[in-house]
Amino acid sequence: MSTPTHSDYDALVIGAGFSGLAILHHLREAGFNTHVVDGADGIGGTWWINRYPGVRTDSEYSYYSFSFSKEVREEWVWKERYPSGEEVLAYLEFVADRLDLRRDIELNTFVERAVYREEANLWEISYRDGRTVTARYLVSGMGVLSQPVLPAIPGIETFRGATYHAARWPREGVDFTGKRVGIIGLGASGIQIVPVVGREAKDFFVFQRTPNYVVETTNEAVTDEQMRYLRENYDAIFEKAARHPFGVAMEPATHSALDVSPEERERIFNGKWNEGGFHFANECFTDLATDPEASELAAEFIRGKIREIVRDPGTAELLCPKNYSFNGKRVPTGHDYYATFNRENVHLVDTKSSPITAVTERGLVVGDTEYELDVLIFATGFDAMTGTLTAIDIVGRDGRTLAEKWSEEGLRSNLGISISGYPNFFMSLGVQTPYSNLVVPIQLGAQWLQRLLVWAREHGVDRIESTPEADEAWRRETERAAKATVMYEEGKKAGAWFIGDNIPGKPEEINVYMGGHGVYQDFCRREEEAGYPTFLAA
Ligand code: N01
Repeated sequence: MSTPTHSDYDALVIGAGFSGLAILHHLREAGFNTHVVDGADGIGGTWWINRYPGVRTDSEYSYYSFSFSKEVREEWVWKERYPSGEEVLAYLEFVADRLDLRRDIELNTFVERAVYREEANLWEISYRDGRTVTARYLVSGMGVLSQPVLPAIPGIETFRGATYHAARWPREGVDFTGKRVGIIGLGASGIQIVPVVGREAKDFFVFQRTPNYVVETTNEAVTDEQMRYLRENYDAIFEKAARHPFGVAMEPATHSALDVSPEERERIFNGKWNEGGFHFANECFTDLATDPEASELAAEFIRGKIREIVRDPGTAELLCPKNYSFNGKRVPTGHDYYATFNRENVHLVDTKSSPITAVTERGLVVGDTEYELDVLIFATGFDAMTGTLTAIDIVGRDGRTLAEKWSEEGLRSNLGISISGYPNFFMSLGVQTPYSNLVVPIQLGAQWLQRLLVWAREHGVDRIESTPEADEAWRRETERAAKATVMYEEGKKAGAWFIGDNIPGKPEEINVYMGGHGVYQDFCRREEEAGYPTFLAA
């Protein structure tokens, strides 16, 4: 292979979702010749791909957008408190048009391989269509949940009805009228699908292995008054979200759940339950994610709500999580999730006590019972965080792909941005970045990267790369932070995608930073203020 002699682009960004758009805007603004590619036939990333029924944000409109563009802030009008997938996609298309981003975005362009060529200090990027381009900087904007997984159930390929994965939904939609429908998977995706399909299907079988702690909410139209308030206070709202542990514009709680009387606790739990969604987990008390006793009080409150809402006591009991802690994994927002189980056409099937054993031509077998189905929905999640980065070959200085490096050495990165051995490769929302409302770290990450590359240009630095010591230090901090939460509560570990537990055979490694979004931003700021000492291995 001959040494490349010139770079086609200063920066090649993979992915045209929130990350790709923000990075393109900021790098172009700083004068870098930046090109974005995406394998899909539209921009929007996650919001282009996820079109399942009921898809909408779990974050409220006011902090689920970029703050950097005055034009976008002034002109865009949000319709719903929790915008639908369609509305978020329209927002991203508006951003792309208003900031004139499309001219540097190439769709239907799938990156298969990217190789760092040390002699030229360039990345050589190969597309599926056979073309190869070069760039000084390679940036992943591929998202954290982009690699869907199907369960390994025997006979899955024999089913004669229709099957859909939540993250591969047909763009024209699916008509469930008069159909017998089943769903496997009740994470944030399944929780949103259930109420919609419950209203449409003739019979709906919800196959539940593990119940979730769902915090219900209402969803109102955004008023002109609220839009005016948002526009007048945009920076303050964004800043509040940036300081918050979960990246939401909410007031962090001030008291432990154990420091108030039972009556006061009930009053606070009820108040925040009524505000809905993330307000409950984030605004009640300081220790619902860190103290097992506090977490259990919140868990019991939610179980009480489930028993109040769901009329059949047996169904209510099955829906109550008991074996893991509240906040032990991502808490989804519900839109009449529990009430759906009061419908006569909706049937909850416990697949914990009697597991799913097979898919047949006709349907799904649970224990000795075959459920005949016309449609089977899989909302079975993703090979999260690492999956997208290891699905293509990203080949570093020593000829190893990221997949090979991580399987040999374990998961490591520096602040989720850079990896030793992969010079001039950067990640937006890389492995071990904060578990939070993601638009906020995406914007701040794009701006941080812009300043890093400007700094490198001004200081004549042409190779930016983490050190092994820095990668190991961040791995230790990530582990420390996770182990300080109820994710790892003795005997009640939730498992899930945070630690790779949802993929059979994937090593258990903490792949999100649980130390808080604000704390993470402090780490990034200190690195920058010190002149990026841990990013200068070369
Ligand atoms: O996936 P998940 P998701 N047999 O991994 C079940 C984000 N998100 O797509 O718990 C039976 O959470 C599995 O069961 P169990 C959000 O960050 C955000 O729902 O392992 N069941 C579980 O119920 C979220 O955390 C939004 O027992 C099987 C489900 O599949 C992340 O995406 C909306 C099974 C997987 O849940 C992922 O959410 C949607 C098997 N063999 C997603 N295999 C919003 O913000 C898996 N399951 C709105």
